[in-house]
Amino acid sequence: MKKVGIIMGSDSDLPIIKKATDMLKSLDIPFEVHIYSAHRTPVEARDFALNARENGFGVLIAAAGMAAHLAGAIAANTTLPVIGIPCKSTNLDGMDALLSTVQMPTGIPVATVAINGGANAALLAAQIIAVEDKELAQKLDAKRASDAAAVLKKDSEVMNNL
Ligand code: RP5
Repeated sequence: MKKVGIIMGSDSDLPIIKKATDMLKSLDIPFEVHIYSAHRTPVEARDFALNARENGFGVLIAAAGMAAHLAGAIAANTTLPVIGIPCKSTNLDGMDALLSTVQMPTGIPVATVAINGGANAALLAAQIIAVEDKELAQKLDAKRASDAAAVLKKDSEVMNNL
């Protein structure tokens, strides 16, 4: 199975990345995590993206906050699918990172998930890998069904709590 590559701009993004790695682990998807910044370590970020396909990655997740150029900078250097996670920082509630991540110019797409959307980034990465992996696709179908069952259980109980 192809690996998921996860890059974060700073170790302060780790709590969001943990949501992604927990999800990937639950689906038995191999991954690798790095701290590379578009601004502080641009050479390492670029090299990682340039070599990602030949290093066995099938999809990349890039998480950054503030002037969040990481996902775009990664996407500029690979044609692997890139998923961007805008991370919330203290001043602008994540709107800064959301717009910096999602507003990509034509030709260099970044599939942007919600602010702090680590779990959904992992699920989207899993769905991309599952295009060519029947067993993983079945796991994703089973997860959808059990998530729906959990909601319906709450529905059946909601009146009892009012
Ligand atoms: C971004 O700036 C990082 O992704 C992080 O979300 C934000 C703040 O970084 P630190 O100052 O906490 O290292 O590059």
